[in-house]
Amino acid sequence: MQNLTGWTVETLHDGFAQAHRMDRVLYDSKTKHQRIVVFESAQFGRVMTLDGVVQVTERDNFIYHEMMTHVPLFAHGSAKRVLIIGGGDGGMAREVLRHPVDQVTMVEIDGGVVDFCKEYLPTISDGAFEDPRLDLQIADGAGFMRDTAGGYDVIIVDSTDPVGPGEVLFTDHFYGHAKRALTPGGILVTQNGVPFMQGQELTGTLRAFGSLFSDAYAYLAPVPTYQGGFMAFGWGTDSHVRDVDIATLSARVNNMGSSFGYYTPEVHKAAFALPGYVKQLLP
Ligand code: AG3
Repeated sequence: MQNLTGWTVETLHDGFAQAHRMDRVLYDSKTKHQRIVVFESAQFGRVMTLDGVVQVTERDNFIYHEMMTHVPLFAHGSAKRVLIIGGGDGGMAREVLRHPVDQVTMVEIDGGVVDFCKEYLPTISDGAFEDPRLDLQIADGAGFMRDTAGGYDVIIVDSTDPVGPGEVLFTDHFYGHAKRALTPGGILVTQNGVPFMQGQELTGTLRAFGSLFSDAYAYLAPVPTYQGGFMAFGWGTDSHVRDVDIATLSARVNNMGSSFGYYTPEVHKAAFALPGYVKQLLP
């Protein structure tokens, strides 16, 4: 262990942390909602933290964003309207907009995060904020969900952890409103943290999903800067599209003419294979 001057230490978990050397601090300021820091790291490129928790890095964000978008969108096969709650850095919108969707509504509570990410982390959104299909709303996601007329084929909840402004996005109320906002056969996906460290979070979300959806499950991806093993995503739908086969997924991927850094049809299927310690967290 070494002296950590010039490093930042994440404090998300009790008694266990990740540290990054900050080679250059590009920004450090407080918005109305949270403290934002962006720094340059030798390993991860630019890194953004909110209230001291790593949210996004240039080097590894593709894993998280691809898995929260392409898994539900390729499983669905014909999503036209997509809703993103949170996601102020624009990485989720970037990946959704690779699909032939008509409209992506993104509801971010903190306008400061959006402005700031456009300036300091332009590679994350990569032009998404200029796409005419993006409808960006600066509003509280829970309030939006309560009041929306719905009609979304896929809803993606790209929240922070359930502390601070993200907390309301983990309630039964919010999930109930999200279910109502889906088209029949629509899919809801959520970020549920690292289950090795934050098991309660996955259990809580899936308990709510279990009373709302005929298919309530989880899938996984390892994201290096969401440290502690696999990251878990909640999956809720009344359709059977979790059963989609690799050939169908491959045809959809080829049709789009895209290739991805992490997502493949094989990874899609494998992500739903849950290890014992994760299965035990399912309610
Ligand atoms: N949102 C999810 C951050 C979760 C970090 N949690 C953790 N390490 N347990 C990131 C926003 C990316 N668009």
